[in-house]
Amino acid sequence: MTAAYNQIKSPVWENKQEYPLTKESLKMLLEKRIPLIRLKEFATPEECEMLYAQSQLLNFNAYEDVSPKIEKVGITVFEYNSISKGDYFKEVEKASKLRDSIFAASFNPLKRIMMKFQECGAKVRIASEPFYGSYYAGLIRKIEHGTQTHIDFAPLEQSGWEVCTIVTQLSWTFYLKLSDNNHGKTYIYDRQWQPEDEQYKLDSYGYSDTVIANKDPIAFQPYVGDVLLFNTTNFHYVEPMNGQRVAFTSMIGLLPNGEIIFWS
Ligand SMILES: O=C(O)CCC(=O)C(=O)O
Ligand SMILES: [Fe+2]
Repeated sequence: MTAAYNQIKSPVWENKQEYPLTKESLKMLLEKRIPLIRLKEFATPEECEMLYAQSQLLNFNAYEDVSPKIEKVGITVFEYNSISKGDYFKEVEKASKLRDSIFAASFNPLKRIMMKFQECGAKVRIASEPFYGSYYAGLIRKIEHGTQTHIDFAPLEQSGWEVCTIVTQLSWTFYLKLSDNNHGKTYIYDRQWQPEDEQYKLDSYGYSDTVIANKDPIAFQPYVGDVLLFNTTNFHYVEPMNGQRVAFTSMIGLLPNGEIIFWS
């Protein structure tokens, strides 16, 4: 199954359009047959405002070695890959307590998205590591200066963690606060990562635009309350916002046994 997923080369999208979340569209997204899913009005404006207000009471930390600057509340395996697994799992309890106190004062979007997946027939859980326990899932993240062109695929970034055994990866991003303009779009290409692309890697995560030369991406315009789901093994980038762009997000992976795991 892993081999089959990794052999998929572009272009494979059947349509260059947005889809709603259904059992069928989720399957198609995992198979990279569609560009993205939009969950319209995943949360009410009041829920978004409450969660955003909670985030304003917290300290955002910038990722090290990531330029342009991306800030977040919560921990990621990406950051601890070069430190140690033990250190990541030491921080999980503290980070989860903070997240749960934010949920208690607003609402729980992680539970809601997992329920929506279950309604599509998916078997979902938080990722878990033998001898260590649950992963952390659920960042509050500010991407206001854009990103480089990149992919997110744990098996490439990690080794020896449960999340490295996934066969394909999605992310979900729930937009809490956006400045009132049409910037900050997410661009996704019908172009899969392949091993030869490593020669175009620029730094800790970005790739040269050579990888997407002559490709025409789909542009996703975020709106407060909506969720974007896409396959992060497709090259993608976020354009600068010129203002606020605050979201709640985590990674999602498909295991060889068909289970779907969430982590950050
Ligand atoms: O903020 C977004 O719209 C997407 C960010 C991103 O690169 C991802 O979710 O993998
Ligand atoms: Fe990404």
